[in-house]
Amino acid sequence: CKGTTKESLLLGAASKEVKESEDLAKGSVDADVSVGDITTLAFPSISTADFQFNNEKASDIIVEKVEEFVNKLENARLVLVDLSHGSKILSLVRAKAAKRNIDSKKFFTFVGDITRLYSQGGLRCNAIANAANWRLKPGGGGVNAAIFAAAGPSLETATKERAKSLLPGHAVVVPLPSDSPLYTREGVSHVIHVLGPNMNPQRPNSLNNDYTKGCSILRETYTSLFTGFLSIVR
Ligand code: AR6
Repeated sequence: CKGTTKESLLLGAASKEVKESEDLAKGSVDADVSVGDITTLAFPSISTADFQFNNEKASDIIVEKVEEFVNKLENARLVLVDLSHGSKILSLVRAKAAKRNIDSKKFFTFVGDITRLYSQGGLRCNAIANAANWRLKPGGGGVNAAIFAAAGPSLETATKERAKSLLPGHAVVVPLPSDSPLYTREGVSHVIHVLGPNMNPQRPNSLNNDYTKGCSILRETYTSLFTGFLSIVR
C-alpha cells in the first residue's frame, strides 16, 4: 500500500501509534512507537473462536510461524490483534514470544477492532488478514462479518475476481478497491483471506478434534498468510 493517496496523511499520524501494553521487550504499557515507512500486517488468531481450535496449541503455532517469518520481513512487521484486553490468545502468544526473544518491533500484539486500527487505535496497517469461511462470503460472524461489513460491497466483488472458494490452509490476497472505506479511512490496501482448520462440529468440514490434522493445517494457514503478505511487501 505504499504510495497510496493517504500515505502522507497516514505517515503524519504514525507517530501516534500505540503499541499494546505488554511490549515484549520492555513490559511497558501503551508505549508510543514511531514508525517510518513500515509495512504492517494485522492478523487475528485464526480458528480459535468460532472454529474452536485449542488456544494453547494455536499460540504455539502462531509463535513458531512468526519466528520463522519475522526475519524475512526486513522493514515490515506483524501484529496479532484481538478485541479485548482479556484475550487469552493474546496473553499466551505474548508470553511465548517473549520467551523466544522475538523482536518486539517486528512482532507485537494489539487490542482493537481490526477494521478500526488506524481510526481508533492510531495503528497503521497496510494489510489485514481475515479468518474467512470456505465460500469467501460476507456474514457468518467474528472477524469475517466485521471485515466485509467495514469494507463495503467492493471487497466481495474484488474477492470473487480472485477466488470463488478457499481450501483449509490456503490464502488469497485481495487488493482493496480505493473506494472502500477500509482503504480511505483506515489506509488498508490489501485484505488477505485465510481459511483455518475447523474444530466446531456445527461448521462445515469439522475435524472432530483431530489435532494432528488440525495443527498441520493451522501451520499451513499461517505459512500461506505470511507468504501472501511477503508477496505484497516485495
Ligand atoms: N477485530 C479483531 N479481532 C476480532 C474481531 C474484530 N472485529 N472479531 C473477532 N475477532 P473468528 P475463526 C477475533 O471467530 O475461529 C466466521 O463466521 C476473535 O476474538 O472470527 O477462524 C467465518 O465466516 C478471535 O480471536 O474466526 C468462519 O466461518 C479471532 O478474531 C469462522 O467464523 C478469530 O475469530 C472462522 O472462525
